[in-house]
Amino acid sequence: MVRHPDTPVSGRAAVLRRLARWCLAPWPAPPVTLRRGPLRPGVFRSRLRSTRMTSQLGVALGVAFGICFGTGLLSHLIQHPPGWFWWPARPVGLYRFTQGLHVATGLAAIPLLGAKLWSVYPRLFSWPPVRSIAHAAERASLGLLVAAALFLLVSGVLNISRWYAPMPFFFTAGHYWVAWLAVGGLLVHIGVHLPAVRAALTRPTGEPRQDGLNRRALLGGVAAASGLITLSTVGQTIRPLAGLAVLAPRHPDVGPQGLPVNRTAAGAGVRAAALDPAYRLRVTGPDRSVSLDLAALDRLPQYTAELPIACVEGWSATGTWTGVRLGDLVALVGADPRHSSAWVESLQVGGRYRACTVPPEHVRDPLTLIALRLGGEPLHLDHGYPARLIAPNRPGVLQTKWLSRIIVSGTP
Ligand SMILES: Nc1nc2c(c(=O)[nH]1)N[C@H]1C(S)=C(S)[C@@H](COP(=O)(O)O)O[C@H]1N2
Ligand SMILES: [Mo]
Repeated sequence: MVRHPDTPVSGRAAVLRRLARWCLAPWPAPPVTLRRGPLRPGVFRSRLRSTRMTSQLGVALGVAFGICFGTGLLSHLIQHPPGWFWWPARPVGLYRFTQGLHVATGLAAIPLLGAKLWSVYPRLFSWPPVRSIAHAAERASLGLLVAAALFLLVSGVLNISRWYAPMPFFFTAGHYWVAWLAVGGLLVHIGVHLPAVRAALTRPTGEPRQDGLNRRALLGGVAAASGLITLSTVGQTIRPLAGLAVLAPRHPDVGPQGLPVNRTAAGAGVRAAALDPAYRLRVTGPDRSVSLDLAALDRLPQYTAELPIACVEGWSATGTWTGVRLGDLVALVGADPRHSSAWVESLQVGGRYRACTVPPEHVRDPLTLIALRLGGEPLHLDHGYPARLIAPNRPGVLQTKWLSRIIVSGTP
């Protein structure tokens, strides 16, 4: 129905219309004497900046942030699964891929964000600073987006460098919640600017080529910087590129038994307990419990599996693990390995990663091992001696080392 402008509208519609008009109403012009420094007209003279370039950078950044957010959310759900969430045990290296992608896209986004902020920062000094309530709200949400994006990239880099001193908060929680702020800000930003971006990307530029550094060269430089960062770090998870990984915090083949170590036995305070000849692995089922020393564990059927440690920090490395199937231990205490989950606990007394739950999909998978050996030798103390969990398609934080206890619960 088309309404004539003079048709009386309902009370609520009239209120909304008044509210919208009030939000969009222009604010009084600020005194001209305030127009100094960067607020002077014509101070930003670089002709490299254009809506088209900002749009191109924005699209690239939007794609990188989208991938980063999706893979990050997935990693969060795997580590803190709500009731509705289900994560399969296969393919073996899926998490290795998604988390490698998370860290790689985050790193590649750094030059993109830098270039994008450079391309728009003169607008920080646009005149008048705010034109209306709606404009003020849009600027505030943009400020939030920029702050959140910078926070995510900086905290992510600090985390993969394992430099926690500048972060007086728990990284995982901070990084996760700020990602939601960024997504909210990003959706508003896209909503506001989509028409302008569309127009800028479809309209032929028709602008004359400039001498020296032109826009294409600048975009090429930004792309090259992203590519270089990716090439010099992605070898931390893609083994054939390991030789190029000069900027990667970890190398997949450096560490005891040819595998990096995330937390050492000394760091976790488990040396004495792990080396104690009285060591026993206790397995508790709904009806029965067993206590196994290393010799008893060795007498059970042994299996070997090639499985990666895929750390949330973006590095990953494959090892050849040998040990007992978790499913066999579950059966040993009289539970059904097809329908049980297991709580796996470390000798480590404190610490966030001292225990984890193994859901039924992983308990029943024949590749899920309580590993006693790595590369044919007994586990190095730092890789979890005497026994550790290693399962397919799981984050490193859920591959508990130095096991002391397994509690099996049947699930209906
Ligand atoms: N008990 C215990 N197990 C743990 C951890 C820990 O801090 N404590 N760290 C985890 C993390 S974050 C990773 S990435 C892997 C690394 O295993 P690795 O040191 O054998 O390479 O161990 C996991 N197992
Ligand atoms: Mo990890």
